[in-house]
Amino acid sequence: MMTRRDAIRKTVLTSLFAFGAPGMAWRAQAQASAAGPYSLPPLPYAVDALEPYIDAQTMQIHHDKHHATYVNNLNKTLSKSPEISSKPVEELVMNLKDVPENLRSSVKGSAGGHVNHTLFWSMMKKNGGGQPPSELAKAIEKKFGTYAIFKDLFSGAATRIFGSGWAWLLLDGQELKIESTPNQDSPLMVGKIPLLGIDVWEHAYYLKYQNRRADYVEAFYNVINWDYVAERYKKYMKG
Ligand code: MN3
Repeated sequence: MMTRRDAIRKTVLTSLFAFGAPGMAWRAQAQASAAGPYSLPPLPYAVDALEPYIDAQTMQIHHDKHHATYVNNLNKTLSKSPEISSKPVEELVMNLKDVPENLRSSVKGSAGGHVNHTLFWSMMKKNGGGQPPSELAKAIEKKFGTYAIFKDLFSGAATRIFGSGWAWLLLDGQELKIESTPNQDSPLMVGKIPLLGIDVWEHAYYLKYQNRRADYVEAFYNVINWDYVAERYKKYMKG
């Protein structure tokens, strides 16, 4: 018998465009890294595409340095465990218990960072924002009341995180929820499906917003790629 977790796992693993906008063959575009099995996917837009809400310098450093470091560290750690490193990164984070204990906390941080950032780039776009498409909008209204209430709750979760982490709109089974995770923990690690996430590590906003995290969170609504979020919602509700 298939458990709920197995079912989610199957859905994630059979989704070829889980980590790209529909029609974007990210995996094919990404250059295989000489240093290991995982590679840094290219940003799906120019570094200045999200200006003025997210500045080009932040995007460049965030993607080219921070995200790259998660990928490099993951490759380095897993070079000690070749049988583990053949897994897709989504499968890796969903099954951390399979990672040898001495490597697990390192893999949790770096694979989590890789998965979270890969999703994050696709969750934003140039000229994004506005309202979610109707099916998702209805689900949000059903769960939270109105879009404005959802926005308050999501912003609240993002601004309340102490230290580094992420706030998420996610699917827990078939239920929409707003939750946060510390560090680079991914909802996938506990069998939940991230739909929309915001990175509130200081590296995501410090150059432009300094200590004003709430201003960064407010600006984020102008770059949300709701089509991508709605696509994920539709797919995983069926799963
Ligand atoms: Mn980050």
